Amino acid sequence: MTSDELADIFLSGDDYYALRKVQHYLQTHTRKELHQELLTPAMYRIGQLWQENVISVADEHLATAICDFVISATDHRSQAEKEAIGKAMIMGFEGEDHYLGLKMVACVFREHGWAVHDMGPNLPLVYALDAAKQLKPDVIGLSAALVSRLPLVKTYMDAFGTLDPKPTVLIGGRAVTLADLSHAEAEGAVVLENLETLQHWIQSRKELNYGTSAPH
Ligand code: B12
Repeated sequence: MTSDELADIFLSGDDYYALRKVQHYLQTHTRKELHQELLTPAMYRIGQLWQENVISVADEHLATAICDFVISATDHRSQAEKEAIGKAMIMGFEGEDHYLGLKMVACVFREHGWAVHDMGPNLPLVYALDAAKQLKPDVIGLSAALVSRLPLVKTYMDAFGTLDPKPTVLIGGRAVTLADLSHAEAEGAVVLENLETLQHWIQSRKELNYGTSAPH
């Protein structure tokens, strides 16, 4: 199945058929491949059709809802999260409504044995900071689809820099592929373009903490 075909299935409104097709794909692919190679390009295709006025806002909402359903229905959770090897708090910047990427990021962390607190999109900094003070996450993951959210990076970085212990801040999302974030990297943020690089980052951190032969 191609991502264009999946986009068409989303637009047909047949959520059950979409799920069956995705479950079939998962018999021979990983969940990360599903998210990165199939669902993401399918949603980018929806965005393109929307931009070209080939589909309506209602069509785009329907496709988004079915994509959201498919991600949740194929997600994997386990009790192991309670004894997780790390804690990630993830969120979208204030004013950022796109959140399917965040759900995928949450899945990658969970698959690597992390506990995840997914705060969803559009989280004002004051609440993010309060939550981080309580949760004391090892990692804070920020997502931006809109380039217009990126001027907030410095404010968020400065605020999270006051936390003790200081979490690693990861920044990802469509916007980071379109703009230069070297200033954020200079301040210690880790800018990651996709789920593949996130997976590598999680893996290298694990090796750093436990050595390659550790049981985790
Ligand atoms: C669905 C959608 C919406 C939905 C979102 C609902 C939801 N549940 O998320 C709604 C209707 C709310 C919406 C609103 C708008 N949208 Co919109 N939307 C989309 C669409 C079609 C799909 C988004 C999506 O889910 N993509 C799939 C996800 C999985 O991709 P992703 O976010 O890039 O995430 C991947 C990676 O980036 C990465 N990642 C993401 N976050 C992170 C974080 C970390 C830490 C890491 C490591 C990785 C990572 O992981 C994912 C896996 O591959 C896109 C098209 C597109 N190209 O994305 C347009 C798009 C992003 N939207 C666009 C626009 C213009 C808007 C609006 C301004 C429209 C309007 N006039 O109101 C508003 C803005 C709302 C806001 N304030 O945020 C434009 C942006 C153009 C631009 N100039 O930047 C796009 C590109 C459409 C287009 N072609 O024009 N949108």
